[in-house]
Amino acid sequence: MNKIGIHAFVWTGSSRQADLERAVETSHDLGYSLIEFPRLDPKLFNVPALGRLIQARKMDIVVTMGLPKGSDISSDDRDEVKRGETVLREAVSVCRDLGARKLGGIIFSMHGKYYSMPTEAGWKNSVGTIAEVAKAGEEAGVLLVLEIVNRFESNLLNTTAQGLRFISETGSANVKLHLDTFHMNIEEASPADAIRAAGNKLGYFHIGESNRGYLGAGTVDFDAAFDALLDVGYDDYVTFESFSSEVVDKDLSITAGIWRNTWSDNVPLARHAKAFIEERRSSAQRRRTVSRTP
Ligand SMILES: [Mn+2]
Repeated sequence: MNKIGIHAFVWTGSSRQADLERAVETSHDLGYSLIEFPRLDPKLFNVPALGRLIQARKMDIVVTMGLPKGSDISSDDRDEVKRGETVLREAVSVCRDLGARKLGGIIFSMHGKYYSMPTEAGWKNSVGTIAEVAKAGEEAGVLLVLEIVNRFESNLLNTTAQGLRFISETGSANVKLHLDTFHMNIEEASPADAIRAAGNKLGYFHIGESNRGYLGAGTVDFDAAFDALLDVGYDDYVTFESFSSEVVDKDLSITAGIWRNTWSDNVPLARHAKAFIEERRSSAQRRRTVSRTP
């Protein structure tokens, strides 16, 4: 099993065709078999051509996004909820046309710091909208995965337990969780226990360090996370997510608070991340074999 992915923002914050293609080629050359693209604007590049390149490299693709201000489906305002639903339906179409089988990220609320409490009406609006978009996703072969993020990036779903409740209220089998070690390290009482609680509802996984830089140069307990991923039988992609002020996207860099350089050379960073994930994953396997052999 070699399902290791990389977030395109390790390479570029641009949506120009040439930059996206270079991101695909570099990821492929370094042995990654999935590339994740955030916030794709189909007007800025050739969707079928990029899809063909990814297919030719036998790679998988995931699209992630955060709902922008003014298109928040967890709003109390029906018009705003409708605008958010339109954004999500368009994203599902881009996924279908690109060959992406998952749409993830903060698709249940605005991505950003809230200055208000979540409301019961807003929660219901979000559940109802996600349930509807999940039907469109099912027809398009696109699974919705909800990224559980820290308190500064959404006010609606900050823990796995909240996410599980949300998913059960949608009543949809086409909605799962997207967990991320960076966010769990902030919000979960026990990130490993949260992974176990997610169980077969875990649909996608981000691996990121506490400072968003080099894996292992921070405070995240990766061994506990890999043990838990084994426990729940998760055999899908682990995608490396890292940001530095070296690669700037005007929206995401600001929203996620990427103010500092955590690296300046992305090739050694990506090479290191892949080796790190492989090593930690096989160490977890080895621990399991040893601890269960009489
Ligand atoms: Mn993430």
